[in-house]
Amino acid sequence: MGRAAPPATAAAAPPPSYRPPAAAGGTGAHRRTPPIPVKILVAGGFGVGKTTTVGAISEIVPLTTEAEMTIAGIGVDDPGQRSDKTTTTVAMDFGCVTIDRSLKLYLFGTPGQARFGFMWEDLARGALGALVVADSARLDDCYPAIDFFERAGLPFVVGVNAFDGQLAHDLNAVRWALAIGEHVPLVQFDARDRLSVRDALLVVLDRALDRAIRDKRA
Ligand SMILES: Nc1nc2c(ncn2[C@@H]2O[C@H](COP(=O)(O)OP(=O)(O)O)[C@@H](O)[C@H]2O)c(=O)[nH]1
Ligand SMILES: [Mg+2]
Repeated sequence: MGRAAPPATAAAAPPPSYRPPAAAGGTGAHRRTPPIPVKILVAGGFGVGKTTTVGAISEIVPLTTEAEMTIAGIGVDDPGQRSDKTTTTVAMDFGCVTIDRSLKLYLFGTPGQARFGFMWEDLARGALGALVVADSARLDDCYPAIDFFERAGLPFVVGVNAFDGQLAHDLNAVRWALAIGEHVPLVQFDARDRLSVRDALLVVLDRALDRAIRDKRA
């Protein structure tokens, strides 16, 4: 004699499978096409304003992976004299912003320290462009990011974060010091200001679009 089958209860029934909510008032034919997702990286040296940039523009609460800096970092990670930074990004920042009905940007902020460079390869997969954030007082911190994107052949724009509206050097001097070609746009922006970040990202989009059109013609 086998075991008696357990009585069928409502609790035993499998839960209904997930269905996304239907578009308001629409049958399939009238449903809007979702915006095209575009992945953009926000890279640059340590403490230049990458996390601030993603946070300023993201329409969702940004996912951050900040950890308290410890005394082990003293003399290794220099956030600059004007910074009161006490945390550092250990994996990535993530945020998104809808540009219009057809386009949505997904922003991935990288860790700044060159020793985390091995992660950039993964983060860059599928990206169409990058914003390299630079602090004009510590330009050498963004060399590894610029080298990386040049080698990867990924379109990028250098955004000089004007801490308190001040640049230590004007943009021409910055371009010379970074030794970037004329085809690399160089803009000044404020990482804390949403509209300023939006303008810098639109330049990245423009570059990415140029590249896509050129690749299509080739
Ligand atoms: N005064 C000022 N502080 C800024 C600006 N951008 C970032 N910060 C500050 O600089 C520090 C480093 O910024 P964060 O975004 O964490 O740098 P990250 O390491 O590149 O992600 C933080 O304390 C920010 O609040 C800016 O434009 N002006
Ligand atoms: Mg950060």
